[in-house]
Amino acid sequence: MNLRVTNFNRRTFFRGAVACAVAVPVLSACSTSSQQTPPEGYDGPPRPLPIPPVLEGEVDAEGVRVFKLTAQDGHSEVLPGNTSTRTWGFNGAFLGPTLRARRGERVRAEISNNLIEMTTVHWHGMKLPAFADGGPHSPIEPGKTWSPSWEIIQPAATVWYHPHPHLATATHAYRGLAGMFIIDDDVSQNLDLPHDYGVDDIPVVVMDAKFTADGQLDHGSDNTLGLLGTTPVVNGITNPQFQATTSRLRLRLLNGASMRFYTFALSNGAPLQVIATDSGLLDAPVEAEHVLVGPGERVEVLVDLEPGEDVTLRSVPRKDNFGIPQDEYSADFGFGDEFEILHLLGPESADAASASPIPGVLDPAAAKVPGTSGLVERNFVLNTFMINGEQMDMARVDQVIDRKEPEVWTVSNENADWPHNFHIHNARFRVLEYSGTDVEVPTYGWKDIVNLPPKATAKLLVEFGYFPDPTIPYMYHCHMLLHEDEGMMGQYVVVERGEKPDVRVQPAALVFAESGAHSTHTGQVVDASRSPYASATANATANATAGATSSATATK
Ligand SMILES: [Cu+2]
Repeated sequence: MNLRVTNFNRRTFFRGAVACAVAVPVLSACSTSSQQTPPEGYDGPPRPLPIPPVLEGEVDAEGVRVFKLTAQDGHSEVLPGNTSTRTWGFNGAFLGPTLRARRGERVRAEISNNLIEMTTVHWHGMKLPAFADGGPHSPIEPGKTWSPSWEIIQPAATVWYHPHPHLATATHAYRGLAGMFIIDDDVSQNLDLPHDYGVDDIPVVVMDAKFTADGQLDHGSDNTLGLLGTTPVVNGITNPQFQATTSRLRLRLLNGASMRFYTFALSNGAPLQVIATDSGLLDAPVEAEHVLVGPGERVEVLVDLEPGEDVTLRSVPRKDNFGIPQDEYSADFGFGDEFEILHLLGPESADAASASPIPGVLDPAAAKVPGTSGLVERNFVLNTFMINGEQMDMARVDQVIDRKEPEVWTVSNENADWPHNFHIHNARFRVLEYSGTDVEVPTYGWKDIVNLPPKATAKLLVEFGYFPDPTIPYMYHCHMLLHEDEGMMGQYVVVERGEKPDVRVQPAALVFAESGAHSTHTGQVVDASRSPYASATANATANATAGATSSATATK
């Protein structure tokens, strides 16, 4: 397959027509992608999808599985033919290995920071003690190693790890500090589902990038509400292709983008068979023509391929524009854009075994949702860069949870023309009720992120990990990363019944506040002389963006 950028407009028109046939209920005419900037790196033949290596770690004498990770910088061939793109990764130049452990195991991560600035590593989707959560209160200074240890107490799931430094999460994640963490258990392994990592069980980490003229990651943005890229970067490259050797693939889709929501669909019109959401397997598969995956979310789907078939996983434009008014006053959040995400080639051999029926029951335990009678209820109103009227303060505890029982959290997006979503650390939840919008948003399964179109309200039944510790808070926040960095985040502490929180902020955790990152969001480094981003281009971009971003807060 040889895609030419010069063909993009024609091809876009065709694909837009297909998307209209399968997309969500019509709120307006089928959106056009005429203003969409063509993605870069798609004007040659597809390249083989890189598969992040599995890091199984080593089990020590105490039976603890130990993962060694080093955050580092380097250069990557993100765009074909350009090996000089500066990126960050774990144990490599870009992204990180896939970690893997079983429910019931104790694990320890030993994370060394070889970057020139502080970062943190958060285990997104994991229930674990606050000291191990890796939020903004757990800085790893340059040259230092952080070694959290915890027990895996949750069902099989695709979770992930990424930085969470106060005020700089968007920049660190954008540069490539992200990896998958696959949790296995007996239920998942005994099911007749694809299990062979990299063969029929495929990690798909989708990021959203834009590039400078010389092929560097462009940290600037025309959109003052966050970094909206032009180009999908999948497992670290553009325009990837996966040659299947089996007739069924399991795709572990992870949206690692700063702010872009993807609506995934197959080019052949076949439905996606959804088997898992953020927090693990569904009780039964859900057939879906398209699947919304917001920033930070994971969804696992099955795709069946005929021998010789050529199918593309795409992100389709949404006719509903996710409920955002399509007028001159409303920002473009990219919901009208469309992308080719991953070419899937069916097995070459006509005698590849045909796939067996998809199991009708996946994880029966996933269907058990506790009742809400007598539970603590809390409300969260998201508006602009605030939650309940306040911006993130590292020293302020917003919620105190002093019991093991689940809670009912009602989360509302009060903005009329901004999307948000809502992620809770150390928790999983079910969406009990969803209201306030006509936009079709998937709410099935156990999740740790709920997507919120304008004016949407979600009532959540939340189960937390119960590891009382008055000294370190967990976060809840919008996972559109600029929103998070701008302050759309709050803190909760889990304590014994009646106990009071006692949070003290480490000075090292505030390094970006002191360096002024909050006002610029450009990820300027603390020590530019040692940085791969210290080039004139990067600094020029940083300075240019500073002006654009500082005006953003005044627009609402
Ligand atoms: Cu938001």
